[in-house]
Amino acid sequence: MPEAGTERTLVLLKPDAVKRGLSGEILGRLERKGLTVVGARLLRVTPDLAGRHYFEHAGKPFYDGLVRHITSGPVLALAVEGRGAIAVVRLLVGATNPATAAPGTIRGDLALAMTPNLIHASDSSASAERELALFFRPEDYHSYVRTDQEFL
Ligand code: 3AN
Repeated sequence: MPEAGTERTLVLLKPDAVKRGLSGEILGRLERKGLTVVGARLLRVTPDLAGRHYFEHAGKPFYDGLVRHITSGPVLALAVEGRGAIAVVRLLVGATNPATAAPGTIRGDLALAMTPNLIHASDSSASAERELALFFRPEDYHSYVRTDQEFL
């Protein structure tokens, strides 16, 4: 039985994170926080998948650049679980604009530009559910308890 309040969220390490060799650094921050990685895929996002993932942004001035970036190289898709994981991951990620994201956050510490801002994280339970289904099939998830959390 998962602990009450356990949520599952989608994290994408965007092509800039993978190509800068920052996957381990970012994944390590999520792991050290105590979150559990229950799914992982390294994939190339197609224009069709990008359109479905970012449909809310269609028509915005930055949309074409956003799709160009997310399709420009490998993406590490992670399904991450933990108590209050959706909000916890968003706090770790930091504000959308890395230039003003707080130091200590992933974007605040590791990025400067706006579109290649390293990471995507679902912003609500509805978007987590919708976005996870774009990247993972039900059988892709692993169920296990981290040994450092067995007795918490
Ligand atoms: P977040 O990823 O912080 O939830 P959203 O959902 O508002 O941000 O935007 C999705 C992505 O679109 C951002 N991660 C960023 O890459 C890009 N983006 C958002 N706003 C801008 C902007 N004003 N200029 C360029 N890119 C942007």
